[in-house]
Amino acid sequence: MADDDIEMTGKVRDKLIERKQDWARDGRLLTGTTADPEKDRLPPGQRLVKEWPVLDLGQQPLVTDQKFRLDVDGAVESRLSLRLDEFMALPQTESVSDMHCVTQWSRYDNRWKGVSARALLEIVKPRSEVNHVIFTAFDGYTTNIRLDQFDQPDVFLVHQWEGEPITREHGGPVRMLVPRLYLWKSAKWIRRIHFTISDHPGFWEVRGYHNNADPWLEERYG
Ligand SMILES: Nc1nc2c(c(=O)[nH]1)N[C@H]1C(S)=C(S)[C@@H](COP(=O)(O)O)O[C@H]1N2
Ligand SMILES: [Mo]
Repeated sequence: MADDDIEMTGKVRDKLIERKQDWARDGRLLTGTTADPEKDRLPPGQRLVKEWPVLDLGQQPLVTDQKFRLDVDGAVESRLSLRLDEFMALPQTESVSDMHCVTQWSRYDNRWKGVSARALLEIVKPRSEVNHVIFTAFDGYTTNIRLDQFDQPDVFLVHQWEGEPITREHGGPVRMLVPRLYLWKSAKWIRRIHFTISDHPGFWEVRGYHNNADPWLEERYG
C-alpha cells in the first residue's frame, strides 16, 4: 500500500479499523443536532482536550528529510515535485486554528506554520474544470475534499506546531491541515496532492465516513 522505499514502524491495526467501521454503521456519538460555526465554537457532540491525541492506521512511516517528496499534479497548469528544502522555500505563513476529530475530541488554538493552500493554488493553477482535491500520504492513506473546501484561508500544508517541527507521530515533516472539517480529512505525512474533475473517496470515506465531513453539520458518517 505504501511507498516501498519508506521505513514503517508498527502494524496496521485491523481491529481498530473494524471498530471505527462499526461506529459508522451504528451512527455512534451522533447527537442529531447541528450548530452554527459563527456562534458555536465547539461543534455538536465534541469534547475539549488539552493534549493532542495521536490517531492513524497504526503504521507510521519514517519520512526523513532525504526521502520527503511532495507531488502536486492532476489538472493543473504547472505541476510540482518538491524536495523538502524546495517546499520550505515556498511562502510561509502562521495560522491559529482549532481541530475537531470525529472520535469526539476537539482542541482549540493550535499555532501552525506552513504553506497556505491558497499560495499553492497560485503556483499550480488548477484548470477551471477541477472540483476535487485528493491527498495521498506516505503510509498509503488517502482522503478527498472539494476544491472549494481546499481554497480557504485556514487550509495549510503545515510543518510546525507551537513553534516546533511537527513530530513524526503527528505526520511530520509535512501534513495537511483542513481545520473546518473533521480531522481525518487532514492527511498526515503528505506525499501527493492531486487536482481532479472526478471525486475519489478515500480510506475512511469508503468505510462509512461522510464525504463532506463538516463538524457543525455533524457529518460524521454517510
Ligand atoms: N497519513 C495519514 N493521515 C491521517 C491518518 C492516517 O491514518 N494516515 N488518520 C487520520 C485521522 S482518522 C485523524 S483523526 C487524524 C489524527 O491526526 P493526529 O494523529 O495528528 O491527531 O489524522 C488523519 N490523517
Ligand atoms: Mo480520526
